[in-house]
Amino acid sequence: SADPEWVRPWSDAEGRRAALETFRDRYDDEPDLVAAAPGRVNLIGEHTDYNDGLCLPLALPHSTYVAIRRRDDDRVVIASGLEDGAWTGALDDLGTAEGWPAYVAGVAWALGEAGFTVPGFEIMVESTVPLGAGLSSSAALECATGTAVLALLDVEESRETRMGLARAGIRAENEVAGAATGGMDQTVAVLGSPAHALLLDCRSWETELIPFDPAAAGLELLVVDTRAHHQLNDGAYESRRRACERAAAAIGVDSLRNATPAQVDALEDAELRSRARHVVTEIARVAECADVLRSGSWDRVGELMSASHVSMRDDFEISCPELDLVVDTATARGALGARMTGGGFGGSAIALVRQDDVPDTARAITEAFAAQGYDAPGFLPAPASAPARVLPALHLIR
Ligand code: GAF
Repeated sequence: SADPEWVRPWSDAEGRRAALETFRDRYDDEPDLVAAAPGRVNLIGEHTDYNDGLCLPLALPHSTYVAIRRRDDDRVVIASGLEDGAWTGALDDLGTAEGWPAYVAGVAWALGEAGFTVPGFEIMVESTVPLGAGLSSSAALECATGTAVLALLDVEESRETRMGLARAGIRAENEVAGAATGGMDQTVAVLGSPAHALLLDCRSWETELIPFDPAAAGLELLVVDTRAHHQLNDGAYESRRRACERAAAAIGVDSLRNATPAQVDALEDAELRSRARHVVTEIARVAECADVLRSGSWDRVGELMSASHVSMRDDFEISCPELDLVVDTATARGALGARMTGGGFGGSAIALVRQDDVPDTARAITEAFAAQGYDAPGFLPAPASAPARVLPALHLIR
């Protein structure tokens, strides 16, 4: 039977080389700089961000790399080594871009709205973040682009600048790309950290880095891209968001963060009740997960992950057969816990697995997919990694 397919990240040197080379090919010129931003995987806390709740994502080692060159006029040229559909327009047209270039143009537009004097530019995109896999390829693209534009403008590095960049990414996504997402993905793309998960409180936007180093305990967080299609601007994601708003309104709170379990149980509408129950129980699981991570209780982390999956499968109804198959197969092979991650309806699942069991678990999942006639899944190593960054000056490495 087929070997498991691993999706390896690039080192920054490899990512820079890829972005540089495609930039030179396309524009016949040298870029001014290369910037990068990571995809993310969410350990726990799904569909909580737009409910003012808690989530606990981490930055992947897989990043998106952009090479950028400032222009003297008001033209913006966007191209990618990965996808067709380049976009060319004026700075004034940035808000009208569609398809994947909307994430690039949208963040430049949002930085302009935030008061920055964004110049014309040419940009080239390369990436190892799988597309449409629930691993935030769009936030990685937004945050890499924003980091590059801010670097062209010599904007000083600070937590505030990073949060401003995350907000620009969120506006790009909501207002230009047309996806009604929350702010988890952009925030972890700019504030994640190696060997840490980011506890994010989406009511106050306070963050705390929680040590997350499963390898030190002989464990690995295995990410499995089911390759089942996932898209966030096709209505299913937004319908969940609207259901949460209706549940909060029926209870009489401004967000489900402020609803109690008893209030949720008293909801008359069965669908709203189960949607709200997922959110309220999930927020409690995130809080507990952050606590037990601080004390290194990995068994409990696994239990919380599995409970989260059941809640998403049965109450929020955003799983799918491929995601359930990953979770069930990993669990049967002795994973401490497993769950789907990200927006749902396809995309990726994660499993907390003993390092020694990783090869067997990956093989069992690959075989289970083949037996069902599904496309082969992809496996990603996922040590918590670095946030958005400008790569050291080009002349140093040429
Ligand atoms: C997607 C969204 F972009 C996030 O904002 C979040 O809601 C997530 O789905 C679900 O937790 O990644």
